[in-house]
Amino acid sequence: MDKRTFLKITGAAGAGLVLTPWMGCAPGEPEGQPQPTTTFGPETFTLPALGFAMDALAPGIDAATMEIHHGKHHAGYVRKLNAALDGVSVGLDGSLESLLAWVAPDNAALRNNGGGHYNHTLYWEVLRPGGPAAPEGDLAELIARDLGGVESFAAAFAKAGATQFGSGWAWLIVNGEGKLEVTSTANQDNPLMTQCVERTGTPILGMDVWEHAYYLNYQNRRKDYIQAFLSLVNWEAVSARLDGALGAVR
Ligand code: MN3
Repeated sequence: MDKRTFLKITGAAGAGLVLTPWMGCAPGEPEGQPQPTTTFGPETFTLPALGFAMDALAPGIDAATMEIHHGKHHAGYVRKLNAALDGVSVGLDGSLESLLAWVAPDNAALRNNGGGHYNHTLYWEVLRPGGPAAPEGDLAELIARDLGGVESFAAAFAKAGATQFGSGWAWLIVNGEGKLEVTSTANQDNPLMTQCVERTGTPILGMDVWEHAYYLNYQNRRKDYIQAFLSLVNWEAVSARLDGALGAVR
């Protein structure tokens, strides 16, 4: 897409700007506040380094899959996102979250590559070897309150990933009422995209079920990959994301 087309699409979307409470723009804020404006450069977004070695999640997620997934797939989303946004100005704070809350369904460049960058950044953050094997503290309490406990959460999350047709993601989100929900989205969509998906909220755990996330090791056995993923979740990172999401809802 050339820049003119991109601006036309994003300009049209801007007319229906939806900023949700978890974006930090609470209802009832005084009107007429000047909107922040952001102009993107050629390298505004960057590929985050992994917090662990490529083979640290093996055998559940093998090193070759990690190297291709991070170094090729995620890097590709970052490169294409920067190419789509270079020189574009928007009346937003410039965060990836603000862009996704506002992206229009037909803006494929931002929807696919902005979603791809956000989703993979979250994916690396919520994976870790070792650490607590199950949710603890507030996270465990909310999983019990809203989802019937850790076992039924894990079953619902695994089912959301297994039944997502084709490529996509399974999510644990905090919805606008501060409750946990399990959901899934297609392609690189995510629950921040208020104009693109049905069930919206703040993702605190995301599982990639694209074939590139597991095919080298598991071929067509997506369910085996899902069980491996669940055994590798960094529950402390999920708890930290929960705290942030609840702070924005309150
Ligand atoms: Mn992926």
